[in-house]
Amino acid sequence: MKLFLVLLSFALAECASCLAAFPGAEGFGAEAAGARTGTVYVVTNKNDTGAGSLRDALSAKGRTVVFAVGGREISVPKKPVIQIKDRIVVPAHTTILGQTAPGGGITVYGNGWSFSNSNNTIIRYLRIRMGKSGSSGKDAIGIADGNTMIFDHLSVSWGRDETFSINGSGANITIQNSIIGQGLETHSCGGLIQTSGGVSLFRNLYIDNQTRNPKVKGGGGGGYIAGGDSEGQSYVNIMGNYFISGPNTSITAFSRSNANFHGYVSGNYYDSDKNGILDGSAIAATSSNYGEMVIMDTQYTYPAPTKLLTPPQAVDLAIKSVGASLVRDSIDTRLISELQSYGTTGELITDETASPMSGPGTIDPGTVALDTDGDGIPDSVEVKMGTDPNVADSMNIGASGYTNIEMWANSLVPSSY
Ligand SMILES: *[C@@H]1O[C@H](CO)[C@@H](O)[C@H](O)[C@H]1NC(C)=O
Ligand SMILES: *[C@@H]1O[C@H](CO)[C@@H](O)[C@H](O)[C@H]1NC(C)=O
Ligand SMILES: *[C@@H]1O[C@H](CO)[C@@H](O)[C@H](O)[C@H]1NC(C)=O
Ligand SMILES: *[C@@H]1O[C@H](CO)[C@@H](O)[C@H](O)[C@H]1NC(C)=O
Ligand SMILES: *[C@@H]1O[C@H](CO)[C@@H](O)[C@H](O)[C@H]1NC(C)=O
Ligand SMILES: CC(=O)N[C@H]1CO[C@H](CO)[C@@H](O)[C@@H]1O
Repeated sequence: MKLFLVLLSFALAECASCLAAFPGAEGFGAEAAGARTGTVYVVTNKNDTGAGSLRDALSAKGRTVVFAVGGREISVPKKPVIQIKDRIVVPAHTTILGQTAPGGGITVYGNGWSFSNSNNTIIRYLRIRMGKSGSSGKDAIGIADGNTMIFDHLSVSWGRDETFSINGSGANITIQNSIIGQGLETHSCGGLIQTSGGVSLFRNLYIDNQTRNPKVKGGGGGGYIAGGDSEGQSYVNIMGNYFISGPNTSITAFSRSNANFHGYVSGNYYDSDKNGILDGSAIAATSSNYGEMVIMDTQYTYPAPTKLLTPPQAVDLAIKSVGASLVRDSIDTRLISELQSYGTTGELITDETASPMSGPGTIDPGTVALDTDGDGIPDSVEVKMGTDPNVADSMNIGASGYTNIEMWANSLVPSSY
């Protein structure tokens, strides 16, 4: 197990008067508008393809995707989740609001997702679990180009190549409050971040990956490198991270960094003694831990989080709320208990269907609420919001600047940390 609550960003951007993707959206991708001026699509079944499926929802751009289905298909007990065969490709201007699903929420299992060119996309509260039958050499989430995307409260696991990678001309992207874990052996990688644009990684838990937690290099990229070399120049803030060694961890917090890598480092903690107690201490800027990287005196002026947590606060937050945490599934529950073992449990896996993971688990389907006009907002909620349960008005934009359906989705989850 290796834990990184990474706070690192690169390139320059500032949003003066724009609307946040949702309350609590931060960093380079904070301004993603998603499908705010588009249409709504209600996912009504867990089929891989066909009308009402997630894949069908994502077959055109400009859609806000909500879920009137969740958990385990009662009539098909062997299908506990949305099981996909081919990779899912997300079009531009998409908003996916996983927190709208009833019961235990949505797990998508069987292959990975591409967000290449998904400009202006927002995705929240979803479990994306690739698995060994997914496309060989592919990531659980991969982005090869495109800009302005925000990934919030995702649980991403079981990548065959990397688990969550961004490369090419990817720019203005935020990954926040997410779990990136259990990259499958033999590669077992958190992710490669190698872009020419800006990326913010705020309050994420990297766990049970052999390496690349993350590996950042090239272009304007930078950050922790756990293997490989850096080709281009990288300019990075690395602040407030907690690195916790797992039972089998043999490397140090930073590795193979070189002089192409420029880091402003501050307040990073390291607990390498695997003694079951969270008792790490600050890594001095002069520490050999940082290797050959060029230590900068001043912080880069990248979009910063509203509040910079201390490393112990970040661990606390990870325990309480990273990942698709509205309802935690058995996989995330296990990963969080490994985190809380502070160095005594954790493992690399090669096959998610084998013990101890035994597949994606089962999820409570919950009860689908009545939605007379089919606009994605349940009648009972519409009555409270003062909208019309008999008229499809969920995409109307209110005084706040958000659509009615965004306001409902935003109200279901905490807006700050
Ligand atoms: C990134 O965001 C900044 C600030 O909004 C903007 O100036 C820049 O053009 C964006 N870059 C890309 C590639 O979208
Ligand atoms: C979903 O798949 C089931 C079989 O698994 C099928 O009976 C049903 O018709 C499908 N639904 C749609 C809308 O295609
Ligand atoms: C996404 O933005 C890039 C510029 O960063 C542009 O080249 C590309 O055409 C855009 N793609 C879509 C699907 O809008
Ligand atoms: C980005 O990664 C994809 C998938 O691994 C690869 O096909 C592509 O060549 C890469 N692009 C760059 C610019 O490295
Ligand atoms: C790592 O340590 C754990 C103890 O939690 C052990 O069960 C596991 O098999 C070890 N090996 C690997 C490769 O993860
Ligand atoms: C870089 C790193 O610490 N990787 C670790 C990922 O987790 C596994 C399982 O705990 C360890 O074996 C790796 O050393």
